[in-house]
Amino acid sequence: HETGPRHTPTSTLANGPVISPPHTVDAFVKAFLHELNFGQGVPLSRSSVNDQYLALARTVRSYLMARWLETARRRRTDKPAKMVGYLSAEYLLGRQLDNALLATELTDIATEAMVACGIEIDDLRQQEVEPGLGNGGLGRLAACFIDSMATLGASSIAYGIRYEYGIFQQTFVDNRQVEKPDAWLSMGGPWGVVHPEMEVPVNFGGHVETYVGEDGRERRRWTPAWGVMALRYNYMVPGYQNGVVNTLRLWRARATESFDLHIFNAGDYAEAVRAQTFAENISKVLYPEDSTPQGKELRLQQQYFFVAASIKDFIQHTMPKDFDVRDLPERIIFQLNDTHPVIGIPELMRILLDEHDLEWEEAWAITKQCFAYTCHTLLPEALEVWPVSLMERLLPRHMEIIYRINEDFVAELRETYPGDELRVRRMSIIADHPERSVRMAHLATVASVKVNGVAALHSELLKEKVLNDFSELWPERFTNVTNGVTPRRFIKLSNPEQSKLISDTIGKGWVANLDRLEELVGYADDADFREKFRAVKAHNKTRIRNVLVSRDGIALPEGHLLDVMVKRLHEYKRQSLKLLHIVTLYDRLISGEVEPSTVTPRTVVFGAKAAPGYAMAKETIFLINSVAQTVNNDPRVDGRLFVAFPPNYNVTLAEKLIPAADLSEQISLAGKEASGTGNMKFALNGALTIGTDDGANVEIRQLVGDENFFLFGMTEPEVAELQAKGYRPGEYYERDPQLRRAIDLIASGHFTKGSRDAVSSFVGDLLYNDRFLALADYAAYIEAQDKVEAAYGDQDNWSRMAILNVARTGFFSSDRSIRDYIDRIWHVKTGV
Ligand code: F58
Repeated sequence: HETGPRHTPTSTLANGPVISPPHTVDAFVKAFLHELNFGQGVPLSRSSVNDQYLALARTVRSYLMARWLETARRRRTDKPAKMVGYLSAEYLLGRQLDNALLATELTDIATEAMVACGIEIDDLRQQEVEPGLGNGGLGRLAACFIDSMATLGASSIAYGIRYEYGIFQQTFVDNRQVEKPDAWLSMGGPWGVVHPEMEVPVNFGGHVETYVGEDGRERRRWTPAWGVMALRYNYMVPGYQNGVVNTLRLWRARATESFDLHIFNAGDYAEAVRAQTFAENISKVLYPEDSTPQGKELRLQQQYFFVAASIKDFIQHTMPKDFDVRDLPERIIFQLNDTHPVIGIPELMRILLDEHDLEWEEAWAITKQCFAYTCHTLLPEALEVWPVSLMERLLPRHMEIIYRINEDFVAELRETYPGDELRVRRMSIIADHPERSVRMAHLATVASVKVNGVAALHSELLKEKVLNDFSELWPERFTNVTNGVTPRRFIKLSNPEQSKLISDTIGKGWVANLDRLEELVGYADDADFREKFRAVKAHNKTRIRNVLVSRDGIALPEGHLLDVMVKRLHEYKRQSLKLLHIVTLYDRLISGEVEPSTVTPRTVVFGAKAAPGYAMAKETIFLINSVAQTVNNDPRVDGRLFVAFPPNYNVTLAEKLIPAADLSEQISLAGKEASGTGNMKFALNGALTIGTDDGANVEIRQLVGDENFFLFGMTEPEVAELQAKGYRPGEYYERDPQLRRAIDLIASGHFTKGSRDAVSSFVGDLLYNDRFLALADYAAYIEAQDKVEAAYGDQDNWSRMAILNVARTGFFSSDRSIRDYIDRIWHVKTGV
């Protein structure tokens, strides 16, 4: 759809097709050597591994290029079809190379080509630094969704920020988390294509004034105080073997010339450079907060920066030149990935009012049709609010527009609910307490065609709790789209052995049609298949053992049940409950309560980053590491229990770890985890889940069957009831001797070299606060874990259950999620 600045040479060559090199080993070798020699400027004999990786990446990229151009050409018609503009502040992409090879069916050819060059392709794979441009589930979901949009051939473009530093690198020093910057671009970023001439300006600050237009009407004019340029970086999003390559457009901030020119003129060179740094800070670093937004000015700058650039880019460059903004609702639906891009709503209003001279009513009617909002949380403290004072300073015209939207909305409310001022105050977009601020979720809900939650239970609770007043007013606006994960990255690439077994059994079609996994149901009763399935698991365990030895020097024991809890560290996810379980197992072993030889040997693997400012989360990390150190070195354990906490859990590690797991830990307090997506990846890779009735666990259990899922803990209504009557964690401690022993052992300093101080805040919080009711669910959790051990003893039946988990969870393909969005919200075309 690109209709921006173009210069078409008059040569006949100008209209010739772009042809990718042939799919042969010879051609691939040639293209690779060309990239190495003329791109990197080194001969093969003197090339570094990084040279080779960059050349390989660019070679694969060149194979994708023709498909990319062809996809764009097909969409560039006189009346382009409606598109999805996916707006997300995060994309947790993971490594690109293997996915690109899979999409283009070049894996074997590239491998052979590298052999021909005397290169081990695996070494090049290891060279790629994953783009960690996201925090956790929300960012990874966006990455799965763009993969599915491309695979379905959905007419779409995704927008975000090209952070120079992604999610921090986690290290442990004396068992505590220490963050290091993630300079993911420092070795060269071969996947992005920059178009410096297509940059767009984004403005901030200044003031708004009234003026009289040529038609005699009064209008408002925003005179910004400063601005930056948004530099466009395009990334390819290949569909799975379908010829489609979509675009992920990430923006980078660059200082404008005018920004510092007058300072230069004044002769203050240093000040000019400082000003430049200030502007470029906008895309410098991903905020590492998870679940609780920080409300920092720079973050609002980031949000407005990428959304303003994206909307302008869409209207000015993606739409045809003669495009009438009144047609926008037929051309675009912007999907808001949480509230981070919600500032796009007043921005579109501003464009329609101030730049296209539309009347308020008309502008509002258009805007209301152009957005849909996905909420990803149930925690009230996670709902973004921005102080009015900050908004007025940074985006004065937008604040004005928000006030006007709210004025109309509140008037409508007063008409619908006469006299119900309490309700009006609850629903208002502007909150008065504790500080005058803008509730971004309310703004999103008021201006969106649809509002969706991310799992069935979450969407219900959204309607009943978080946005209850809104769902009463507009019940038809609320819907559910259960999350999903891409089977390309999280089965086909991450679990080649299981993939081969499945393809050998039911054919290859499942990769793009995951419902076909159902055909495996019958094989759960086939002893030969079960045996093969176990061999896959054993293979994957060996693989993770090798990975952890070379990555972290961690030597996992063999022959253990592999119990995995990987997700961001947060109190509501209850890593502390898992820790209490480990301490209980340990206590049973060292107290002589059980004979070591009678217990199922178990290895627990954690992966979790804590937000750098989240003190309790960091205490939990310290304690997990401390417990691991003690348990792993205590001879009384007799090799029956092992705890591993490899640092810096990321997509690359997930791809190796999840396929090896026997048991998936999904133990959040019921009513707190919106969906979870790791839970889906584990089930699809043949792990059984121990979990609460929360998020998508509910749907997983319904699909796999109660008998193939270890359910425990309170339900959401039970949680609400307990909290209403007053929860006192100390009572559970007093009543349950097993729990008391575990907590006492921690409190005694047993795991912290005798230091009680080192654990006092953790223990104190559990006993006197325990906001997420870990102690209340402890007994049920231990009981369920004991059932897990017993079940694992019957390996044949365990395999049967695991196979049924794989066979019945095809529903959790992100292809299905995207089809749901298309059918119920976006109404865009698919098909290549
Ligand atoms: C996650 N949210 C949910 N937020 O917690 C999880 O249940 C769900 O499966 C997933 O979204 C996808 O829907 C999440 O990851 C963040 O990381 C935000 C980052 C920015 C600050 C606020 C939290």
